[in-house]
Amino acid sequence: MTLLYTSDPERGRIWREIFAAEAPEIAFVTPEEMRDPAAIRYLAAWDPSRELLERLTGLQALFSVGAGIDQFDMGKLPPQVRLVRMIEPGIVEGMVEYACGAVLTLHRGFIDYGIAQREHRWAPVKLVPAAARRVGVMGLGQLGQAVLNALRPFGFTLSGWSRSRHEVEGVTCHAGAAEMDAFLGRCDILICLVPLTAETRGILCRDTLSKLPRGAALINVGRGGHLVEQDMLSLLDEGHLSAAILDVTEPEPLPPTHPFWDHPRIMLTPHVASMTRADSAARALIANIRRLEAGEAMMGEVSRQRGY
Ligand code: NDP
Ligand code: OXD
Repeated sequence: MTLLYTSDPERGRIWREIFAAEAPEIAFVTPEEMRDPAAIRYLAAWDPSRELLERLTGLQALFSVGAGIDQFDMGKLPPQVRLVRMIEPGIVEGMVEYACGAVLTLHRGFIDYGIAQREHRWAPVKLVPAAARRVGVMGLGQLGQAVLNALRPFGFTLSGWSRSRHEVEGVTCHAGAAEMDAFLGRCDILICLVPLTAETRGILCRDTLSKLPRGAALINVGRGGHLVEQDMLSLLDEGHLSAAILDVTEPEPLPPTHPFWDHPRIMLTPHVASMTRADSAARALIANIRRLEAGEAMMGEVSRQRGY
């Protein structure tokens, strides 16, 4: 059984060693080594070309090397090819660190301190107890729930929102469109961690962001396509929003003249909230291929109908 790997070469070197040592039954090849495209059963990739996919006539599963799968054009994937996102501890740990760092940055006023420092002003920001700060996470999947669990010990008042109903300890959970406004109304800090789908594209827009309490702040670690940029900029300028920490944009990287670069109330990072960790991801992939071979359910299989 052969796996074709088409992503980052450095990670590929580590994966090759782990596959050779721990899963010798799976032949690991790169495009340069591929002799017979029809013999490729599994593909691990970020954004494979349409031409490549057309040549892989025996493909059974496409494994994303990341947590997101919005980069794939599902309409162009043959229906029998199963699509699987990456679930591995490195991605979760990175996201938890980033989200907690971003929440604390906003909670403790570091955006204001940055502005004050540039203006040579000594300007303490009033301390708000964590319990009085309401933090909400949009998306209660593997990442959203891990972030909420990590925020709980700080004592923030936590809430979450998802499509289906969830129960998360210490978190007021909301579900579906009918409960979205109630959720938004209780987020002084909103973290976006839903996948980008037809339903969630543009979900961070004037209509939703203006339902946050006045002075609220946004953390977008989902995808740039979730955000309607001009709506957020207007709400920042009107003072309805106090700040935004954005790890994702559309496009990436942003053009040098984009207004986000110089906005004093926007902190930008270059899509680094979390990164697939080579060793744990290789083992997660091996485990999934073995599940598939054994006819068991895989971790992170995407529902084409739901779009995530
Ligand atoms: P999951 O699939 O585990 O969770 C997705 C969550 O979003 C679920 O709770 C789901 O609801 C909810 N959701 C999906 N669609 C809707 C909708 N229309 N309305 C309400 N809720 C919805 O995803 P992950 O937690 O693994 O990852 C989330 C996203 O994080 C990724 O898709 C990716 O875009 C982003 N990401 C960003 C990274 C970065 O470095 N910036 C790194 C890794 C991921 P339900 O539970 O009901 O199904
Ligand atoms: C991912 C990402 O989806 O890094 O893994 O955004």
